[in-house]
Amino acid sequence: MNITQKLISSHLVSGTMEPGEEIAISIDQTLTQDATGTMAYLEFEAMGIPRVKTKLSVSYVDHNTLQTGFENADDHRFLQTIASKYGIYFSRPGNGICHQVHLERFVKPGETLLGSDSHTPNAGAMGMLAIGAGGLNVAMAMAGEPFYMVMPKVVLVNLKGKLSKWATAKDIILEVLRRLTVKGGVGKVLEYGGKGVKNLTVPERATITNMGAELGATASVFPSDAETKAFLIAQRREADWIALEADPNASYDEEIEIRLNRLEPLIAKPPSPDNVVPVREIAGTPVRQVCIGSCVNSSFMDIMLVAKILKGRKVHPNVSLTVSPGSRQVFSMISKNGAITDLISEGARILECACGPCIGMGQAPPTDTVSLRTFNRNFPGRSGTPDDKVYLCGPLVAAVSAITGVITNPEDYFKKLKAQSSKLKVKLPEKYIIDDSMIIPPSNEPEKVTVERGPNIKPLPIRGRLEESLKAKVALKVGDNITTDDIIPAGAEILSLRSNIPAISEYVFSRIDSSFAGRAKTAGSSAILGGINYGQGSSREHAALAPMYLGVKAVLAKSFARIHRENLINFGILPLVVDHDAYNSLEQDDEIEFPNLAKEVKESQEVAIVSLKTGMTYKGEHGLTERQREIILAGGLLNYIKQSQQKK
Ligand code: MIC
Ligand code: SF4
Repeated sequence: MNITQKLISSHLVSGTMEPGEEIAISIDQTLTQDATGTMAYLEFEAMGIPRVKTKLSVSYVDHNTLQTGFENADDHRFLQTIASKYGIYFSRPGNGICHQVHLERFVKPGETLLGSDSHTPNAGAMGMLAIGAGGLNVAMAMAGEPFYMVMPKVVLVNLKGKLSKWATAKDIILEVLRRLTVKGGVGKVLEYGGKGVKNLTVPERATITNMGAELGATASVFPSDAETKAFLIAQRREADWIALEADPNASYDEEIEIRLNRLEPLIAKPPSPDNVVPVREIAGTPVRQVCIGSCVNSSFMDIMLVAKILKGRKVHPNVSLTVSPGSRQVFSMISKNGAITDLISEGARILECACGPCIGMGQAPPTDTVSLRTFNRNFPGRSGTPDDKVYLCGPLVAAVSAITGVITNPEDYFKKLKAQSSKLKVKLPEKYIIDDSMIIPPSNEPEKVTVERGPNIKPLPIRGRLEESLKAKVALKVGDNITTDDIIPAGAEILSLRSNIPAISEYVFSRIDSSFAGRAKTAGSSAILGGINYGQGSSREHAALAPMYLGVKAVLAKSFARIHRENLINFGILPLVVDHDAYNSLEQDDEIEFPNLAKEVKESQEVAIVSLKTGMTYKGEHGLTERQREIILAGGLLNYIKQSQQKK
């Protein structure tokens, strides 16, 4: 068996491990963050279970930390009290980004993790099967229910050799993105193997598994080996180590090979993480902002590399350089060893250890300028500036470019300087500073804990049963690769409404068409027409919940991203795959009809979509499993659970 098969078979609850088949796996750990967590815990609460049933559940606060109004602070208080009551560890704001902290303190080789954040596969760096999902799926896992998914294909990413001096782990994943594109990982797990694996430390591996999310992959996984052990020892968690490797004769569904020594520094140009070119091709492009951090590149080793490069060299006067350490552990270590002084004395601006600019929480770049970020997403407008130009690269390219003020190939820079690049090497620390005092354990007396809620926390809207037949308006027609940031944007203003669906629904598609929410409401029932890979990116279930609240009943698209499709089903919006013909013929504002909706779903037939303008009929493939059909018929997962409980 390969590692993926080992992890799945040791957690298999139902189904057969044939790619494409529905399987269910048991979940050992869950994680949530504040932006998706409030909903997940409201959903968990609605299930009426007194204590979580997982081995470990952690609630992080890292996304909304600006507190420009009372809303975020109220959410934090809600999250802390509900965690205490139901048996969940609470990582306080200021303790760091969920994926970074989880890697440091909780990730366990051989176990499974379900997180309400699309970058949860970060934990795959340590031989864990870690999957991103909607909040409701995570709530179900906390309630002890298995997680249903399609048995993925397993792709071996065969790493050969060692990275050259000028390339970093980020370049490995950018190379994978260049080859496979943002939809190339859908339905797949990327399993890293080959002789080159041992040359990568755990934080480097996490950079790679983190951005498997950008490929649309179900998960990414590395073996648990001597490097994993070294990291766990340094985190004083040696007892959590087990060896986990693929059998020598393991087979894979697909294989790609990467020769690490041939990789050069790469960069993803706007508007998509797969728009990857060698840095040298665009070297010389002026840069106004450089942001270092986010869950993909904020480890101690990343920040130390930046500090070493900056030491003795000033940030260019045209550049605003921000550095967000990934966790309080990283922050403490760079404070203690003086690296933080090097950073600030050369002109870096130190931000809180949180998601920050990655989720549009401040640092919107100036108009018409290039922002260079070590982050994982450059979806248009996500930075907070309309028509932004965000480029994604590794910390080495980012640091060097912050000094020169233009996109710079590190090799050229250091050759010109005749500087010793060997001095740049950062080793894995032998010991990390351990201080878990900002991770609050749950209460031993849950009955005494009162869950505190602010006025911005509104109950969850719920849809009725699926209609027998339905007339709807095509409220919006969009192109390929629509992201959940397009559907429900982030940023300080909108993020604070994550616990208030009626309020946040006003922003659905607001960046694409600000009249959408109003038109959808007027239509009563509506549908969205989309292209390929509809709903890629974030796991935010608000991208399904808020459209549902506005009356969206179906999304007709050429194909869907995995997590968003699950979220649509969870909230009773029917995802239908249509062909090019249907996509080309149907237009925005067309009236359509689903004459036999419930019957066709129930009997697992294609769904007929009739254009009331032309009389033409098109077919919509739902591809739903029996369980998913029941969920859609019930009008969503919460209704379905209630129904099954009543039956019992
Ligand atoms: C993101 O990177 O887009 C987020 C914000 O972390 C999301 C979660 C969210 O929208 O709350 C994700 O990746 O799932
Ligand atoms: Fe936070 Fe950005 Fe990572 Fe999402 S991608 S978890 S917003 S740092």
